[in-house]
Amino acid sequence: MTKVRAHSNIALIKYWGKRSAALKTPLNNSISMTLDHLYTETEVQYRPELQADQLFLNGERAQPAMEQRVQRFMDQVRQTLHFQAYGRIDSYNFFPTGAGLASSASAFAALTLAAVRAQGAELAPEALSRLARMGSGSASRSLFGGFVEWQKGERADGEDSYAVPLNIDWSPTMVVLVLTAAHKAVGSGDGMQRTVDTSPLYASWLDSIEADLADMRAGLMAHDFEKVGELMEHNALKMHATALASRPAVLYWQPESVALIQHIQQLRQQGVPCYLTMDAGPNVKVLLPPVGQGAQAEQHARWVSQVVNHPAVQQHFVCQPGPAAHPLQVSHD
Ligand code: 2P0
Repeated sequence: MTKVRAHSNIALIKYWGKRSAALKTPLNNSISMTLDHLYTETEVQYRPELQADQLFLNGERAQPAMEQRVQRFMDQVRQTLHFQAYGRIDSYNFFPTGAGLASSASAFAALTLAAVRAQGAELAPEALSRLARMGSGSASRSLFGGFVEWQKGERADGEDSYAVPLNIDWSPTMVVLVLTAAHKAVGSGDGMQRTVDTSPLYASWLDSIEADLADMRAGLMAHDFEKVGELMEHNALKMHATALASRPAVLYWQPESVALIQHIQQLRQQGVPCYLTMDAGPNVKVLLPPVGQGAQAEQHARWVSQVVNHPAVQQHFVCQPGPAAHPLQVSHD
């Protein structure tokens, strides 16, 4: 039995659009930060008596649509490792599901590592990342800790589309703000497909990405908080603008989202070094410098409380860069 923990991640440069829907290969590279406090733990047990994989989420049998998605993913695992057994999968999310926080990244990263280890197999990190990608694109990044880049690859079979760690030793804070009214209008997969198919701004998005990626890598390497934060916010708002220009429009924001965007921009005008990013949902995530960079612990704590002190914030998580996906216990019996 192998239990595995994998952490969620937030993209600083976003993945938005697929080259192949079947292989979940992206049209552009993305760069993310793995989060220490949001994670999934998953255990896989292969059982000869099972006729199909079974998925239990937080102790309860999952909805059929969710279970079928996982069964299709497990078919990929069986194909990669050449075995036949079905498994019982127990997965626990250590952050609220349904709060609009993506769990598919940590979920499929944890399932990938657990499914491979439970088979007694070892795969190289890039092979694990490639496999996780088949479950959910952003899961390819959650295999690794810290800052991570998912390379889009060029090959038709997707073999060169996997994530790599950027090896940047820097610990800014990411404050995840969960809004009072969090529900998702359009799933991210459908939202990005509609954007690729119908948004006249999509070509501009792709044209601008190489420069964003190069600037983000340079900013991260230099530990340049202003550069990273400004570019992260720009890239997120550009993704949303591109999605908004789809037909029909892909709109993820609630009134509370706009109120929080203005809250963060106002705090910045008042001298608080904070920048925001948003994903395929209404929640807002806010980057602050590491403790010790520009402020000692007391001042940093004041900044965090200023960021979260808004009536639209229902819940918040203060995160730092988290570790790579890893096994928690292994027994050979
Ligand atoms: C990202 N998002 O880079 C982008 C930014 C949301 C906005 O990856 O269809 O769940 O399973 O590959 O990874 C969310 O999409 O999509 C996502 P699939 P996924 O984090």
